[in-house]
Amino acid sequence: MKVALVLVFLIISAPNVFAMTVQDPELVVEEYATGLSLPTSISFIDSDILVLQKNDGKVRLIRDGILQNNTVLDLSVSNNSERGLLGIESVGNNVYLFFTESLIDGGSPLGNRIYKYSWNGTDLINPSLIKDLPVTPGPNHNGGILAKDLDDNIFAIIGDLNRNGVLQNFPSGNPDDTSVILPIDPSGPIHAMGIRNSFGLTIDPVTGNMWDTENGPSTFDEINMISPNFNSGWETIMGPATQQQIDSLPGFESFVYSDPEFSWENTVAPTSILFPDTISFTNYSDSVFVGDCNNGILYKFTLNQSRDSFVFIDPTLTDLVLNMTDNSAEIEFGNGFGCITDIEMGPDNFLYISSLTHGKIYRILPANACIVPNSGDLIITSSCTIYSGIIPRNILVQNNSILTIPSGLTLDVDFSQFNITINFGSGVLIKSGGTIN
Ligand SMILES: [Ca+2]
Ligand SMILES: [Ca+2]
Ligand SMILES: [Ca+2]
Repeated sequence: MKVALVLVFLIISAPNVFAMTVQDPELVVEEYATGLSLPTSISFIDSDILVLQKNDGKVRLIRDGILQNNTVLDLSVSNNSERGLLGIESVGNNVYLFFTESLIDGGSPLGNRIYKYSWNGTDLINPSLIKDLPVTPGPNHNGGILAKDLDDNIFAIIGDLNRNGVLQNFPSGNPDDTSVILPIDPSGPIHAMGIRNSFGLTIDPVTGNMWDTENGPSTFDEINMISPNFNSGWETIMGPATQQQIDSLPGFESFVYSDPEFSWENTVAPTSILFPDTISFTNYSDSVFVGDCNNGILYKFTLNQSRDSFVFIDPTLTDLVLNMTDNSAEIEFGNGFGCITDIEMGPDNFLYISSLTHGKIYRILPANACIVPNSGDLIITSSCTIYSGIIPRNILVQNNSILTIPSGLTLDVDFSQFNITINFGSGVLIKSGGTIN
């Protein structure tokens, strides 16, 4: 009896323990935080992480790698279907939250609302309503993702809420802030329209171009580069369009249709999109990462030189569509993450992934990375490379190991407070382009 129980436990637990993989042997995946309830978006403020929980409306704090028991903020949210506490973005100590506001958790929705808060290190205070977006009929296609451009302007994306108006490319019906990307702080005119729904909005840190992911009905999910006045084509078009479809659009103001940069014919529910732009992912400086919700896959796309399109080796993908019978191996970078809701780069230059279905945050980092402890000295006993420039502690290199400072990193050590001690037989290797200050 006991043996049987142990076997059952192993079978149930094995996929969670061993499932997450990435295709690059120089990277490793680790569990960073567990015990979250339906985490959606995450945001870094300095080295703290704020995590949103979809259904109970709680903002959680991960500090020094530990999920804190105290809740930072407990909002009342409508949470059926895709409603809930959905999106976060921060600029300095200003924190923006996108949620389906209600009087009680699980109550009827008052609106999809964006509030601006101040972060004081322990609480989110001084809420002010920035934008009151529609919510009915829904209950799905609320979008809910926030992003900031290179000048820290805040943008929000919202889906069609199952409405049929001019912003969904119908000939009539009021423009009502559905199916759009909107600048919300400072506020401004509609930036893009014709979007069915989205869980991913980001800015290319090199070009400043905006990109999103979009969710099709039974066929054709998309990745789009968003020029101002972009019309994504819904509800006439998902995926690449025929000329006949384009000609049939009634047209709205100066918005211009363009095809997606990539489509999945068989829907995967793409979510977060991120341009990894750090020294720990230098091999991926021309890549874009995208998560999905249906298959737990982390996708990697390779940008062309002007970073406005993707390039592929597999000839079945050069049509920019993963068709039903095409092979997805070239774009599958990682597996086993459950329903990915966010992908963010941390201040430690490692990649963080939140999983709605696992209730966890994963971290992807170079296998040779030095792991800096949350407190105490950094004691290096086997050779490693440091990827974070600010190490406010003593560094001891010992046991015949080499500490490598990679190209592009400035290791900032406050020598009035801390030392670097190198034992006999050990060393520090400063690569060309790396420095110690
Ligand atoms: Ca709540
Ligand atoms: Ca489209
Ligand atoms: Ca194809």
